[in-house]
Amino acid sequence: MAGVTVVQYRDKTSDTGDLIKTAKALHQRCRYHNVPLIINDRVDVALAVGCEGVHLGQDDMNLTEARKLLGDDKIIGATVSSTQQARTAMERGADYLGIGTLYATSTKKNTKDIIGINGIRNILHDLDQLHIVTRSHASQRIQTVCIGGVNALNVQRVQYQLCGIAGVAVVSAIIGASDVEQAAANLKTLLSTEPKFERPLNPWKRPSDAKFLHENFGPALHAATLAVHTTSPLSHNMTNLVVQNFAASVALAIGASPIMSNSGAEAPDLAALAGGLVINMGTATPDALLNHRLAIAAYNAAGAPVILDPVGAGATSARKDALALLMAAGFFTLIKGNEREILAVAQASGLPVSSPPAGQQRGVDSGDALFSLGQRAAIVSGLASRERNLVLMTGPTDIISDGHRTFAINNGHAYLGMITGSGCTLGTVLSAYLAVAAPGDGLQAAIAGILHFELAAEKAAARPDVKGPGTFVPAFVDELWRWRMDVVEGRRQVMQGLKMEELGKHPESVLDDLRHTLLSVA
Ligand code: 3NM
Repeated sequence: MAGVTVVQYRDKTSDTGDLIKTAKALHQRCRYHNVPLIINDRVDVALAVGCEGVHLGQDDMNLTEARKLLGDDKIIGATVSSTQQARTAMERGADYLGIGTLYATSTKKNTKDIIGINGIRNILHDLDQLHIVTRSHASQRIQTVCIGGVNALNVQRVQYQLCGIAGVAVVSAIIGASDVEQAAANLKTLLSTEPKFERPLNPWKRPSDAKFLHENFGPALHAATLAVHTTSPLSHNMTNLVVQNFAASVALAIGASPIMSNSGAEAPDLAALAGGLVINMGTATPDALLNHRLAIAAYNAAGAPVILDPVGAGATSARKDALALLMAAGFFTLIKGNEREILAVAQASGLPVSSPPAGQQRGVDSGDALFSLGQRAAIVSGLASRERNLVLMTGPTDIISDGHRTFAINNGHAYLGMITGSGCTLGTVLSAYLAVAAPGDGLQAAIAGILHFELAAEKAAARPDVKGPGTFVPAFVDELWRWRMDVVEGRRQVMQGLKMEELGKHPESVLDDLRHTLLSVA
């Protein structure tokens, strides 16, 4: 069979006699290919056919009774939509769990709960915890598949975002295809190959970890700036009207090739050009959202980096909804935002962090910070490890993490906070640096981009002709260009003026502390 590892016979309408007849024929074919056949809902049909097992929904026969009838050797799968249902199914001896509904699907209209990536991630996390706590003798925790709206366009992303899922269950992606065999084989290939978008993110892909961000960071920074200069990657900005011109100037100054296109229809062509995409939520209209989703899907499919700038996320419920929609619809290589925006993203991602109540002690290192540096680092690294991407929280101290390593950067200048679009244009810079990142070097490339941006800002602010934020803007564009040319022509000591430190290496434990702190003050 072209790649299918289990077949489920699902037929809600046929008479029992016909069901058994079809199931028998199916079983014969499946046996020939050594693939188990599972009957949906109907224990009686499975018994009559003698096939490998049944799959039971929440409204079907109780799992314990089904086990009594089928015996220990048969496979019993259960559909679950919550951690409670998953635990109950496990207690009652389910062999695998079908978790859903992932996305709304026209194949099954009466799905009860669309739980999305977050809902499934929460169930997987709970199962992992349970497995650890109960010190289960089974070497692996229960196997899981997700179901609902999975297809060739999203299967790699879904598998990446649902770390630990054993597989996917699909109907229309195979049955609705004109060439069923080809569709199944294609899904199998996609599931067993590394998604292209993962390449810059996986630190284990780097040939040697020793090269990463030690005393030796200078050459890496130099190489990244040089790569942007020589490759001139496309920086595709879907951004608000206010910053379009400035973002294009910044892209040109660092050596990238800008395009300001808000049309989702042309995204597939642009995604093929090996550049990077910036999604800026500054104008979160329904029309913009639709275009953003098309573009994210195109860049995800091409494996090119996507940067999310969740401008004002959390400010209104429309923006919160838009953020949730974008996060459910695609994968972001890097999410950047200020403290409040990243907090909103963390909440949208399902991290159990709440806003600190008014009056709670604020961070000591910044007047505006809601959280201390350690807490912010825990949110950033916790979010990056949950999303399996890069997260950057900007501010007087920038914090960036890939979920494994977390760095604080204290460069930049206050003028950046006094002009329009500095955060947006940092996204532009990051899109170019991530587009040229070598395998496993995304974090390093992103840091190189931040430093290019912030050290140029410091240079500009120190110039005698700069009198304030107005004169800062053109000087900043000059210095972005000058930095690049100085690096390219070997005149710049790249490490000079760098104020960066590595923060703790155990983000999960800090996040646990943070969770407790927040829960106890809430
Ligand atoms: N069960 P498609 S969703 C059979 O959520 C089924 O339990 C679901 O079809 C659940 O792959 C679903 O075409 C249909 O989206 C899945």
